[in-house]
Amino acid sequence: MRYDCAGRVLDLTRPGVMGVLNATPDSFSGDGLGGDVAAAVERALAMQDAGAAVIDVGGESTRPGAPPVSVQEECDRVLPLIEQLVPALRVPVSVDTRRAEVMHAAVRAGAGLINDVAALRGLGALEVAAAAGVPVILMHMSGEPATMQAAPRYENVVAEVRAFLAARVEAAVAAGIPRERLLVDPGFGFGKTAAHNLALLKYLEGLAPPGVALSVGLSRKSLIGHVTGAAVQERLPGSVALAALAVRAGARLVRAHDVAATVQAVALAHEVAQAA
Ligand code: HH2
Repeated sequence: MRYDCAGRVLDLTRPGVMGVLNATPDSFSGDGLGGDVAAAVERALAMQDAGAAVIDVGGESTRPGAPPVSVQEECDRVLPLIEQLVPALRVPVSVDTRRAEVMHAAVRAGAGLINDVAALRGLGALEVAAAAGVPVILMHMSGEPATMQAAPRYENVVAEVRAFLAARVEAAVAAGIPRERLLVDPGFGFGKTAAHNLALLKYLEGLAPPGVALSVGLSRKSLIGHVTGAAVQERLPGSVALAALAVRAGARLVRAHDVAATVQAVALAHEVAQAA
């Protein structure tokens, strides 16, 4: 699977790592860089050197309980950064947003992939993403970040997430986005209890519709804290273990804060999956 990201190739014939770059003051993992563009570019270059296949820039924290930010504020956070990153990097830059206006402006600024935690359900998002002509990650989220962890409920989380992802792929295709340009993501931690997250991981294989690549974000997430008691800054071992399990189950893109360690885990898990 190879994706044309505004002229840069995202080659997922082997699973790749998406490096997280949060231009936020309040990200859950404490890695947000606020408005320090120079520090953010430096971190992105280090992630590229460590083997990241794509750098994901976000300007809105979607951690549980996070208040929404205005479109203007989100643009002010991500656009100057994308403008600096695109010429500085070889790999594509992705924009992590659920707002059509931000998608549009980010792609104009050079972003080559849209990563939407709301799976293009926002006003105008399907149309903007179709016109942008770049690949899109459609993620499952139940509810809104401000309230999603209040009382997540499913009859059958695996079946419901699978059906949601299939329906969003069909909606995107109907809006004119070719299927080959889509990835799906179960959205670990987005309106899910630890038990829901564990079930999704156990049955990860088969969650994506046929022919659509699976992307996952497990890095430093609360599931690791729930099982091990580790504080958010101490979740590297758990993050790496979950990345390997996800790739063994077929994930093609792994979103991670700690790129070098994740690249190793992903490469090894892939070789095991491929072994004769
Ligand atoms: N998780 C986060 C943000 N974006 N995108 C995808 N496709 N999958 C994920 O699991 C995912 C995501 C949350 O992590 P982070 O960006 O580190 O935190 P915050 O939202 O607080 O900035």
